[in-house]
Amino acid sequence: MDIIPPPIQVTQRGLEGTEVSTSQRTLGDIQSIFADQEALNSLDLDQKAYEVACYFPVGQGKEGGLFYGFTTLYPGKVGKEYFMTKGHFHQKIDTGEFYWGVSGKGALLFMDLNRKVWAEEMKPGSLHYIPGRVAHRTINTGDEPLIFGACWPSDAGHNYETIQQQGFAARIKEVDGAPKIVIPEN
Ligand code: M6P
Ligand code: ZN
Repeated sequence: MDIIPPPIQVTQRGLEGTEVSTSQRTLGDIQSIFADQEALNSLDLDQKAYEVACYFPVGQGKEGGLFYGFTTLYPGKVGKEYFMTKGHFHQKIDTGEFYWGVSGKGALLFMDLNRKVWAEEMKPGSLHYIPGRVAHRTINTGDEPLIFGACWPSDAGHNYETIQQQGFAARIKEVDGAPKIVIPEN
């Protein structure tokens, strides 16, 4: 029996293979997540903010399977706030996820159900465990694309609504030239 080629290759350019699904979000698609709405006026809303290449070996929602994602988050700022992903809780709230840094630098912002926030530095080789019941968002704090891998259960699903309505309890902004977790006053 022959040893067959792998269905997917992870290369410097991203995921390659016939079963790769890609999606992208422009700055316009995610404009509401940024604090400085005025700063958005001077930016090109058609520019790509991030793209995600995924491998879904089983159907969405199937129990027991795993999904793989490879995200490229471009560098940029809206005012003092860095480009970031929408961020989400999982629909099946107890499910966890792994993220790992591939290239570039950034931060992974966590928030639990009590709105307690914390963040881990992302860099090539960093590995991050996202527990269940914890919302997660990535932030590109560097000048190059932040590229990271992700693996999550196929029945986890995405709950974007909670974050859309309530936001995260903190933002990652440039303060005196360096990224800091900023907790808004109101
Ligand atoms: C990772 C995974 C995906 C997620 C993507 C972008 O690859 O967590 O499930 O879709 O990041 O993040 P978001 O969906 O929050 O925009
Ligand atoms: Zn997730």
